[in-house]
Amino acid sequence: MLLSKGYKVYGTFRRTSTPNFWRLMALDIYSKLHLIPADLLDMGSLIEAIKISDPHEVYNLAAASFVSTAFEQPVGNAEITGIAVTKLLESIRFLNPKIKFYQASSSEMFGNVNTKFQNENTHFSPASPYGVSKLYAQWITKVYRDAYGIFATNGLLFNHESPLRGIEFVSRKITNGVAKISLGLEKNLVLGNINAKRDWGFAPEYMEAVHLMLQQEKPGDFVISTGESHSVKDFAKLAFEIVGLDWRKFVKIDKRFFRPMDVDHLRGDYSKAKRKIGWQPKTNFEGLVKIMLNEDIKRWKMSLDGKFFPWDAPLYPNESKVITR
Ligand code: GDR
Repeated sequence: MLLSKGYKVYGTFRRTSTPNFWRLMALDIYSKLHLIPADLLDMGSLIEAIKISDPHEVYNLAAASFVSTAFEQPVGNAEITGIAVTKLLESIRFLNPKIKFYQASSSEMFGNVNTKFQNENTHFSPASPYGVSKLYAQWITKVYRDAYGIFATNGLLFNHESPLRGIEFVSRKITNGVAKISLGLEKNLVLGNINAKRDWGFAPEYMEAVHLMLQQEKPGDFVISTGESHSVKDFAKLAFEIVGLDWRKFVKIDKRFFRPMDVDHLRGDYSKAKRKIGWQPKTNFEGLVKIMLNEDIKRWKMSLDGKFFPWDAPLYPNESKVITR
């Protein structure tokens, strides 16, 4: 999206033994980005990334974002999802406090508040180590806004999905599973708490909102959501219905996919975003499930035809394009 708006985009990446650039390949932007190795745990690398790129806007979308894993690695999650945001803000304060900063906040911070809708005034009651880490990040962002006058904005995004969603998250787990079952490649879909309700929207639209937030005169906190709430069961039922199957014949429940504590019900009220930045969602729940399911069916059919996705193979960074000191 930023490239299409004419931005020069620098992206940081963490060096891992198996590189993970498949989304950049799928979007066909791998060669259009400027890649800088960095690590949220290493402040020097963040300072360096900001020095090299000299940005006017920084979007912090990085986190250990899978809620289940945060229960297994709560301290690591706090350091990556929480404390690291202070490192980024400190780097901005030292190097160029005029940089506009976006922090990816999360509906997971609301936890189990038991309000019909959640908005910017709802109190927080996180129900996972991840939610607690995100809450720390949100508050430290606000402190840098109020204490130092940095343009630091929080986007409280509810679940946002697309065919690029990781396979471990429930939306893509369902659409990928249903695609495989419909093509005879799998027998069952094994899920956890199917009574949990979420407000699921279409990620590309949410990124438009994120960009708009940084184009405002003043920073702030904005809820981005659809205002619709559906259960995991509804999601699975609809996906199976689309391919003409009865979900009850294929969905199995396994305790392994339950969390020690879960968020029961999320439904966002995006009226502030609508009023202040002129944003509203376009894709509804049914539309989202169809987009994701159709893409997964297309991919599996291509694979059956012996045509591999261009982003199938692990892709190593093109070292001549990686910017280092
Ligand atoms: P969530 O997304 O935790 O809301 O966080 P996820 O898709 O993982 O879970 C949604 C709900 O589905 C229930 N569930 C299952 N979840 C997974 N992953 N796998 C299953 O088999 C399964 N069965 C039931 C979960 O218990 C949960 O209630 C996402 C992430 O992207 C966060 O990083 C982000 O901050 C928030 O959305 C907004």
